[in-house]
Amino acid sequence: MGPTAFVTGATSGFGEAITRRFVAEGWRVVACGRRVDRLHALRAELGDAVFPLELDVRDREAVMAAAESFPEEFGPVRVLVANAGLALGLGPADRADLDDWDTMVDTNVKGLMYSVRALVPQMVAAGGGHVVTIGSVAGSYPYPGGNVYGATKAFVAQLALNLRADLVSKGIRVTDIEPGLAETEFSVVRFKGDAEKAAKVYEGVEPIRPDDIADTVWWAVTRPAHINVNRIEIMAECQAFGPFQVVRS
Ligand code: NDP
Ligand code: 8X3
Repeated sequence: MGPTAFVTGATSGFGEAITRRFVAEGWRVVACGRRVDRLHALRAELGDAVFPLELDVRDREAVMAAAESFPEEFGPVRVLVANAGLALGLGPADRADLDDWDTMVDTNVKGLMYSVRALVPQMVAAGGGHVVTIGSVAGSYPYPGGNVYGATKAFVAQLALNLRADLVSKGIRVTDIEPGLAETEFSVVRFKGDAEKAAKVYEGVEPIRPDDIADTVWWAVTRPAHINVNRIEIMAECQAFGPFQVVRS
């Protein structure tokens, strides 16, 4: 079997599609997430190339231990896809739930930090690797209700650039993939299980699909070794930019 990818948030959406794509291409995948039943289902379906690893990326000690918590034949990890993340709520900043903000920072910012710090040393020791972060258009463009979610994704983009600055000449490539409107479980999570409200987000549009992002990740990691794709911003064709808000008296 081929090299190993370590994918956080492999239980649904982009992470699941990325796991399927890498396995289809002959790679092994350490597939991480909290819903371990889904990880075992992936293993049952895709076989020994998948190692299911129960992991909450907010748990610093668990993430540091996870870098060594897979069978020897899976190591060292060649590609980290730091994908686990979430948005909670879409309300204005003056009414947002502070616990939601904490959870987004703990997951999207601190969980990413822990994942990078845990996995990059083995890439450096092996003389090569690739960190793929999943940012968002929300990290570049503000929108009402995006508040802390967008800010966490700006962190993702800047950390990816700063990782390049640190790791250049060590054979470690870094790519931030920044999707727009994409249909996954993202909106069900954002609206706390309200499936009807979530479905409305994708009504009458053709959003990005998880396979589109898996394809983009695969493209980025299979570029020739002498180039690095710094960032990729990708929107659904139906999505574009709006005007600035101007409030008139
Ligand atoms: P999903 O809700 O379908 O998937 C999110 C994944 O993240 C799940 O596998 C979930 O696993 C995992 N996750 C969440 N919290 C944790 C945690 N504390 N520890 C470990 N894993 C966790 O949404 P997407 O596939 O859309 O989201 C993937 C990434 O893409 C996120 O970072 C999101 O911000 C980003 N993104 C999404 C866009 C969209 O419109 N869908 C657009 C741009 C970026 P589990 O719950 O089992 O732990
Ligand atoms: C998810 C895309 O536009 O809903 O990151 O924030 S958006």
